[in-house]
Amino acid sequence: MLIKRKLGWEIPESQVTPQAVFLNRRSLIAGLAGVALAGAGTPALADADPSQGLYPAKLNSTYKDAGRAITDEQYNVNYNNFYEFGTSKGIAAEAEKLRIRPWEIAVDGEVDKPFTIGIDDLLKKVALEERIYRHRCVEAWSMVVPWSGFPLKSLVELAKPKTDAKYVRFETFNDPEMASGQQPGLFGTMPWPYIEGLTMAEAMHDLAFVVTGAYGKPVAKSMGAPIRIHLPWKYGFKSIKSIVKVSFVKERPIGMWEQLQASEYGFWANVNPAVPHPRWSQASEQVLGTGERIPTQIYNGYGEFVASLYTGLESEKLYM
Ligand SMILES: Nc1nc2c(c(=O)[nH]1)N[C@H]1C(S)=C(S)[C@@H](COP(=O)(O)O)O[C@H]1N2
Ligand SMILES: [Mo]
Repeated sequence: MLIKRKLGWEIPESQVTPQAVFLNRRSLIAGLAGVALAGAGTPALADADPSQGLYPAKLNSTYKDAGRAITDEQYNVNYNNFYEFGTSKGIAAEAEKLRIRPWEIAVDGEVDKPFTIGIDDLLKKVALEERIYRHRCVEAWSMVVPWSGFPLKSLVELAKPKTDAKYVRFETFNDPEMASGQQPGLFGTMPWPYIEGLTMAEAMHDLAFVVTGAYGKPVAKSMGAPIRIHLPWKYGFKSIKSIVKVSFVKERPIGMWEQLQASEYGFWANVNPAVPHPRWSQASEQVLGTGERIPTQIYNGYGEFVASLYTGLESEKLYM
């Protein structure tokens, strides 16, 4: 039996503006029924995770302070968007079904030599660090997370892309047997796998981060184990989880959200409070775990670092 228990920090579904709304009203109903946060707790993180000894990683002093309190781990692990495991925020228990070993990442496209690498071998080739980043979901909620991982640039350098590679395309697993959200649902099937993309310049930017840990340990399954990215100046849907493929391509990738609804989820998706989403304002955000509503900042406050990436692109839809 599912009992919908109200937790103090939980944003009532009636106050959020879910990305899933356009799918069908029925998806909302299914989402409500799926909010089973009560008792989920912090999922017991695989004592078996062979990467556990790598954490906590050393804090990078450039990103040691996000200007706001770190969001409590409990909220982060139990309030997620991970549609592979369902459309509600309460997918943490279901996401425990994610099998994170063996985990292989294919690197292909316009590279010197395509290869596949296991997550633990990849972790041996990079230097892990901790960074405290703000995260802003397009649904107008936000959080602050102590991520661990390595600059995306390091992965690009391992891949050795050719000069004609213009974009990086990321892909999540597609395994409907493991991930119930990938099965045909009440509202049809979403166009799996989850895909997202960046320009090479964005991928090489120091802020672009590959996440393998959070809160001083391997990243929780609900947050995209064993490897995701985080792009703190963009809306959250760009920060793809549980990556199995990284491709260097010539054409601009079309993300899964863009494929679903191009008018609402564009390629650039840089945070801008002055540009409303077609269905809601982006002027402010609800800070998870605090009950607080604060103004949203352009580029989520990272403009001094990233604004120059977009000079000359003013005619593009940079903020949706
Ligand atoms: N594969 C995959 N990646 C994903 C998503 C998803 O549903 N599937 N949701 C995105 C959205 S909309 C957000 S806001 C963040 C949420 O990350 P969190 O659950 O760690 O807060 O992950 C992004 N990455
Ligand atoms: Mo999001």
